[in-house]
Amino acid sequence: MSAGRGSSWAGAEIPSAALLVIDVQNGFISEAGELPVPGGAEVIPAINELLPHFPVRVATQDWHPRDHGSFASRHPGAKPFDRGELEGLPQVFWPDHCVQGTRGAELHPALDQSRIQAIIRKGMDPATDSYSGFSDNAGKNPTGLDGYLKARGVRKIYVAGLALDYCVRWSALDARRLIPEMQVHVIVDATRPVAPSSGAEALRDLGHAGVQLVQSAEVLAGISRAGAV
Ligand code: VGL
Ligand code: ZN
Repeated sequence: MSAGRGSSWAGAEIPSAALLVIDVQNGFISEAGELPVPGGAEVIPAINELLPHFPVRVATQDWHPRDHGSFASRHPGAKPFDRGELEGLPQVFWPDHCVQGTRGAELHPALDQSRIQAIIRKGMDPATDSYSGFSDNAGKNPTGLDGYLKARGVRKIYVAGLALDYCVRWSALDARRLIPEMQVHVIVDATRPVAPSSGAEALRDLGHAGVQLVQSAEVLAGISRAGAV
């Protein structure tokens, strides 16, 4: 193998850390949002402060077709937040949100997008919801995020963004499941739940799965001590 090609891959041997910024989109933020997450805007300053310290910085974007099957509007008689089934899987029926190409689907303007290296879109298949940044809920549409992280030598993932009880939760759990050697953290003060009870359940579930629950101040203090994440 030529030296050039060998050395271009050697970079991936240097262990690095990724910040995974989940669904910081207009549709989940503010009173005017489509599926507003209480306090959702409050995660943005913490995420912006953390971003420059991470070598690998990926955002996800919920990106639904107009007729997505998770929308209550597609199920006669269903109201937003009712529970039902979608193609045999339990499903919360959501208000229409994050429709492809609309303002609701855009990343929030206060997020420092200049720092984001890759954006993973998910939720395009109308027949299944997609909470995790790695795959839809039915496991039919992998996004390739695990390969992206492996190729870049990522050994530690820090997950932040919205919402703790859905997309943050399933992204962190999938990271643990798909890449067993990965250390996975959720930055608790840089995320917010749709509802307090499912938020508390998510934290328990994450703890049981071996995901480390940390605060952004701890992460920043660790960086200033060690000079890196
Ligand atoms: C989300 C519900 C529906 C999330 C996305 O980003 O947590 N929640 N779609
Ligand atoms: Zn969605």
